[in-house]
Amino acid sequence: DFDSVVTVPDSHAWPISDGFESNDWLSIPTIDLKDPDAAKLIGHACETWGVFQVVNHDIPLNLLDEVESEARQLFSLPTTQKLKALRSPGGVTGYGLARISSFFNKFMWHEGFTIIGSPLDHARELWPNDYQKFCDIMVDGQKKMEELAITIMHNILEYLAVSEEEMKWLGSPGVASTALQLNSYPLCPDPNRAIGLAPHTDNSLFTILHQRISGLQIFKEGVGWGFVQPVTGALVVNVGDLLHILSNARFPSVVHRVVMKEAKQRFSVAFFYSPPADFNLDPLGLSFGQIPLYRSVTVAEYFGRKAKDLEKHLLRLEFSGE
Ligand code: AKG
Repeated sequence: DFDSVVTVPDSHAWPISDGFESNDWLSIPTIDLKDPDAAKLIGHACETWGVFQVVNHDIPLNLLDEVESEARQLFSLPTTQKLKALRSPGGVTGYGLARISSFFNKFMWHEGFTIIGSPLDHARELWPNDYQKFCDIMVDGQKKMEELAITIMHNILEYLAVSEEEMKWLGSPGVASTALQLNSYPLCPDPNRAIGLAPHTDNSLFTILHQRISGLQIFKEGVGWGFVQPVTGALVVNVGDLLHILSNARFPSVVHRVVMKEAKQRFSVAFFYSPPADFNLDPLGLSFGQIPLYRSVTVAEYFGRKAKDLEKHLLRLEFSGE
């Protein structure tokens, strides 16, 4: 039964209209990737929080600055120009609204730009005479993010006692399914009435996020919503649906959202990391006698399922005229 696989995004149970009043910082762990105990620390953080921050991650801070500065330039283009790179209906790359398969029936205070593979075609539309710098920086950003994702994945497999033989694709950079998402949350005149991104979980194994200004909140059972405090130079890593399945639900796929906390435009850069589309994902690292909670699912099948939820969500938006 496919539905037994998709137990994670039970979005109707998520608290979405509790106001955005929570101002608490959550004490999620910050982990030094060069710590000899990194695997244990990462695994433990995934288990207890579903999210952590990493420092000493080898992504140059000036590269993160450059990615953000390019994002700033992109989103400050006139709307008519940005619409030239509009994501096609049913497409996944380019400029557009947040693609969130939750049941949130309002537009969000957000604009995004999604890159999978080369950004060249869209960049040419945006800056017909001057697209090369944007492309070079984004390609560099994707490459460095993927290297970091591979390191994090090795640590997670070690913690789960999963043989790397099970993940042969991990040894070949460039074969994973990845996407780089630039997010902009424009200055909001009435932040208490707007949400940046509605509550959602990510499809990915995990997502690596750079935020300079606060706004990201996660929902923790028994605690509620709280902010992930920006730490200079650190990157946020959150568990997604596929790692939840792979870990046989040991790791929660963390429900998160963005609220408009500060009176400034906010940018974030998210890198979604998943196995190749045809990879068959099973719960792994089970101890003797432990029952798998999920059936095998290919990455493509899982993404397809989430995309169908999204279509329903968009239809609802159209019908409600919002
Ligand atoms: C996403 O792109 O899916 C996010 O959740 C972005 C979160 C953020 O902007 O902090």
